[in-house]
Amino acid sequence: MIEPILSMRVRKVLDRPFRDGPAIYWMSRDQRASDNWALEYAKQTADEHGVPLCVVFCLTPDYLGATIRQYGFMLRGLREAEERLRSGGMGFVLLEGLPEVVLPSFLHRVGAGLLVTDLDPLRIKREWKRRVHIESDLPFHEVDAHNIVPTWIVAPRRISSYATFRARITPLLERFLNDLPPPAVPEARWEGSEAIDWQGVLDDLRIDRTVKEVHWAAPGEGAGREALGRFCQERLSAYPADSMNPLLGGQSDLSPYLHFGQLSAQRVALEVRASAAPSEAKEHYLDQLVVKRELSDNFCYHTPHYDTFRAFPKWARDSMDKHRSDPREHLYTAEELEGARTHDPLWNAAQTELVKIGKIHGSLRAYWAEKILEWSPSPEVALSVAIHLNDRYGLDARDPSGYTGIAMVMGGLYGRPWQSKEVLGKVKAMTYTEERLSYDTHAFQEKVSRL
Ligand code: FO1
Repeated sequence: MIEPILSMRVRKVLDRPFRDGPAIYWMSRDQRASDNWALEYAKQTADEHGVPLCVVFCLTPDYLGATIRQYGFMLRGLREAEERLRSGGMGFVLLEGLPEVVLPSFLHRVGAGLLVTDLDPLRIKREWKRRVHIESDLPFHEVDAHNIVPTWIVAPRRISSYATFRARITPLLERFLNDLPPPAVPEARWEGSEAIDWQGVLDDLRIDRTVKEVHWAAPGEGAGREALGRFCQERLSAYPADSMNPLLGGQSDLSPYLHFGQLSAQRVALEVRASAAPSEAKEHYLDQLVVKRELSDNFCYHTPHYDTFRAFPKWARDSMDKHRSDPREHLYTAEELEGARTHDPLWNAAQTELVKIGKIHGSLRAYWAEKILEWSPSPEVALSVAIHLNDRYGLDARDPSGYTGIAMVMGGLYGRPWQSKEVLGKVKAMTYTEERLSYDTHAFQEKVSRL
């Protein structure tokens, strides 16, 4: 019997009786062999029916414009997941192609009894699931293995204020921020999946290879756990002060692991809670990890057009509409922005960081996005340029957190109207002076120029 707390993480996409055949976990967002509720649910269901469990990953060659920077990180992490899953007696199969094409024929070939997958609020993933569901009439269950509190439990609708979301999720943590399952070892062993030539897969991918891989984060769940340990021991105590100074390097640097699901947010929260850091630092970090991150899933899950102007609050849209024809003091093309060729050295440094190392320092992300709005011919153009640049270069991009973060800055999402001004209307302007940033911005620019 599945425990009630685990059942609450599950949504039945297609509620059919279990068939006699192996359980298949279609891994997508939560790319790890441990601390994974979707894997645990598939394992418990497999054991209940005395069948083996196989994990499948559908590798698509053109995932929202991703480049070798992101595919390299992802595939190296999956290689480790494969080893861990196999040593636990599970199969791991890599299917290349669109899920609705390659998955139903695989399910048919192995005579699957159940299909389990992980939750993802992005449109592309929901469309994949809808099509797989049409092509296969197996019982199909979706598990929220990414959020600490399942997104459908926190709220069955979109929550429009940060404070309301915090008030809803906080009491639920007592129930959901519980122990994670031990590594899954199903009772029946899976026989017969072939070893994967990962280097060959990576070499054969027809993707953009001009955006180089980065080395500040080693891929995989083992490296993710080590990065978490280092953060808790060495940097959490000084959070958030040091994390706002790029000359000190106090950020958690965990977002790529969270994005690719190589690290579970629940594991991060448990380790942070258990650490010896001052409670103020822990609370601050947990507010970002739990409230802000899980709010972004709520936003994308209930806002199918999360990456468009229409997703902005009405007051922001109305005020920006009134300022559409305001003259822009500076106007840059997407290419000029991409090449960091603006009049503003601080903005150029932020953009250069993104291009060179796949992330923008936390103290400058809002500034970077807001200036794109000021320097573009329309909010629609600004939004698409910001998303394009972030998705192309960011290691943790194509994520609900990224889309929501951009909408918060460019569209006033979860914010309030400010005094109306040219171009931005009532959206908050970012005027970043040295005092405001409280670090030597010239030293930062120097640092970036050496990258
Ligand atoms: N998920 C998949 O299931 N298959 C893929 O081929 C795939 C490629 C990919 C490339 C870059 C990237 O940033 C993410 C990618 N993901 C892929 C999805 C990813 O794991 C996340 O689930 C979502 O992007 C965010 O929710």
